[in-house]
Amino acid sequence: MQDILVVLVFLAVLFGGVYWYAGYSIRSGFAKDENQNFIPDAWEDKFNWFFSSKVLIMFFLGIAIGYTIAKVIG
Ligand SMILES: [Ca+2]
Repeated sequence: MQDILVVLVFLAVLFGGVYWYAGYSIRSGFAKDENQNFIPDAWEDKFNWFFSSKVLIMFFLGIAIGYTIAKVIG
């Protein structure tokens, strides 16, 4: 169970980092975002689903982490 928790936390940090980096690269101006949806245009073709489901992904990761922590403690 601890292994799963480590993987889930790693994924949450990784995804969070990617979302943060996307916003950061746009704000700092080294990624183009001409349609102003806060997704770097270079990523948009391949990773649009990853950004459009951001809330769902983080929501389910949060639930999975909470569930796994409860299992580890209990
Ligand atoms: Ca864009």
